[in-house]
Amino acid sequence: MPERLARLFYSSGSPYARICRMGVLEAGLADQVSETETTLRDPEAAVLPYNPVGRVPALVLQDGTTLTETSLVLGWLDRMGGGLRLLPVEPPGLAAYGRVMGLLDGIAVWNRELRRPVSERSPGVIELERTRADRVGDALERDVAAGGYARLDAGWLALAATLGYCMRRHTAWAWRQTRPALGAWFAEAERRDAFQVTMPPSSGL
Ligand SMILES: N[C@@H](CCC(=O)N[C@@H](CS)C(=O)NCC(=O)O)C(=O)O
Repeated sequence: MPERLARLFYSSGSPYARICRMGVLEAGLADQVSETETTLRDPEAAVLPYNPVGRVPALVLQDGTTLTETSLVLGWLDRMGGGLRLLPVEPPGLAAYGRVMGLLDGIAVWNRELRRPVSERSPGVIELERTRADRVGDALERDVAAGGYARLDAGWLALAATLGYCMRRHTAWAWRQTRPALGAWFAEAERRDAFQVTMPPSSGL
C-alpha cells in the first residue's frame, strides 16, 4: 500500500468530520487519506499534538500542516484530484452548502445544551435553536421538493450528515414528521455506502 498523502482525524459522533469522511469515500480518495479516531475535550486526545483547537475534522498533510474546518478540508480534498468536485464554485451550490452548515451549527449548539445537567440548560437557547432548525428545515423541504441537493457535493454531504446526526444523536428535533420531500431525499441518501460505513453511534439524545 502506498504511503497516504494525508491523515484525517475524526470522532465517530461528529457530523462535521462525517462530511469529510464521506467526501473522501465518494471522491475515491480512500487510498490517499487515512483515518485516525480521536477523543474530544480530553487532554490526552490524539488530535491535540496536531491541532491545538482540539476539534475535528483535522487533516494532517505530509509536511505536518494541519487543516481544520470542514470547508477547508473539503477544498483540500478537491485539490487532491479525486473523481468528484466537492466544494461548489457557483453561488447556488455555495448557498445550498452554507444553508445546511448554518443548520448544523445551530443543532450543535442545541445538542450541547442537552448534554448539560438539566438544571444547567438554557431554555432560551434551546427554544431559539429549535425555532432556527424548524425555519431552515422548512426552507430545505422547499429546496428539495424543487430539485435541490440532487448533486453529490458539499451541500449533499452536509445535508446527509446533518439529518443523519438528527436520526442518531439529536432525536430531539423531529424533522421528518412534517417534511416528506426531505424524508424521501434522506431515504435515498442513506442507501449510499459512504453513508452506511460512517454511521455514528446513537447518543440517546
Ligand atoms: N466549524 C467547525 C466545527 C467543528 C466542530 O465543532 N467539531 C466538533 C465535533 S462535532 C468538535 O471537534 N468538538 C470538540 C470541541 O469542541 O472541543 C467545522 O466546520 O469543522
